[in-house]
Amino acid sequence: MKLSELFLPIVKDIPTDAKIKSHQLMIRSGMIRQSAAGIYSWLPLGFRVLKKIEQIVREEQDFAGAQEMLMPTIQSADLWKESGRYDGYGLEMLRIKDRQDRELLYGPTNEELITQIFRDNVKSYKSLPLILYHIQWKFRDEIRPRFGIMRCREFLMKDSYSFDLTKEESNHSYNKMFYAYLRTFERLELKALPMVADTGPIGGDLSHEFIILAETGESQIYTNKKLLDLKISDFKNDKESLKSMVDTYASFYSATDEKFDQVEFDKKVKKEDQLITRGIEVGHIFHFGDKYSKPMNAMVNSSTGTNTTVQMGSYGIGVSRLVGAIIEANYNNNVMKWPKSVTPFQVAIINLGKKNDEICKKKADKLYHLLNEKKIEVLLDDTDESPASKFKNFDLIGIPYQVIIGSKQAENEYEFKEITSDKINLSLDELVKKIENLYLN
Ligand code: 5CA
Repeated sequence: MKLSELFLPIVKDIPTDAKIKSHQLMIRSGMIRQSAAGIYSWLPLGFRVLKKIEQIVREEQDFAGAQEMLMPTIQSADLWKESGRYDGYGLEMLRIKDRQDRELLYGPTNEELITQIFRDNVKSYKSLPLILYHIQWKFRDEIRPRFGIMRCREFLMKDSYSFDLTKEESNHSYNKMFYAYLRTFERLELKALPMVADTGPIGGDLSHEFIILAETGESQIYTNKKLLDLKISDFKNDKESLKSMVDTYASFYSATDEKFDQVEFDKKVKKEDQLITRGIEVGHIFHFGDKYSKPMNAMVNSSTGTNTTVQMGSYGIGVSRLVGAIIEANYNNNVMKWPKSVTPFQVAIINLGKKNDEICKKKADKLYHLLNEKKIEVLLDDTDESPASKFKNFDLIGIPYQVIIGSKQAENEYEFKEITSDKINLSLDELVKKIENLYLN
């Protein structure tokens, strides 16, 4: 892609209503635009990142054995009356009437709808275990939408739902999702801490939030520094190891303010290991047994022929919120550096040559075509802006690797730079190898 052709409405000044750095960056770099309070359009740069995050989330769900499907954004109110949540959900639910006066709603989550699909189509224990998921827009009429896409009203969520015959199997599904979440956040280069959490309007007896450490986060967290040292590569992907993994995480005291207990904290965590900070909730998983399956009659025939109510859990990831969380974790001193796995473009070619400098243009075009052929996603700056303004723009766009082309270089010499480090000089061959090593291996 050439920068002169990219729809990238960059804003020079920091927007006054954007209080945290991710919101500021997303507006300034033309990733999003607000269309109404807490409702945003995703412009090309932001959309590229969103799609890449979505794809990583999808791959890890598939790896865990979950099956993708797609449910609609609009649901019938009747289902929510059946589960008993219609009245209780309150003003956060956007309620709509169609022309026949039928009550509909814009889905804030999908426990009811998936339970209906399950009960109408699954009759035997032989179809279990089953985990279904979709990645779909949700609407919650938040009382105070803020921080851009971090707490907004319309947002993209991945939500999975597990169905099992017994409590033990259902716990295993929970553990599989726990593991899938840690793998997902690792690929996004985020350190996400699982914390025991309240179940709120979703309900249930077991729940973990996954929290990214960030000063601007909405949740106050109390945890053990040693939890940060746990690595998922320490655990294997089989039933027993997954159980011991969740037990190991649970053995460290870690809680958000809703669950915080000072006496327990002091008893379980040595003073020097106590970590009190703030964080962003990027995922939330719930085990709720028969909370929905019972009132909605989701049952299967067991091996002994008796009708058994299924055990369920639900598992959410804030896909659009993750864009903000990744920015909070990687935007420092006015320079953004995207993780390789989700960067909107993989390499920037910044041509500093003057408009009529044919040598620079040839060099830039040659490299651009070479990398395009290798399916590397390149953004070539072919504009006439000043070098200072080009670098400022690329600090906002945040492509982690830059190739700089200028008139003072030798013919087969290119400057290569990781955005936050010093530059090195490479020949064309060396440069292409370097980029291939970064992305294609
Ligand atoms: N049904 C369950 C699990 S599928 C559920 O809805 N869980 S949730 O309410 O915790 O939401 C899941 C994730 O969506 C959260 O962890 C958060 O990352 C994201 N999320 C929730 N509300 C918002 C919001 N207003 N704006 C942006 N992301 C949000």
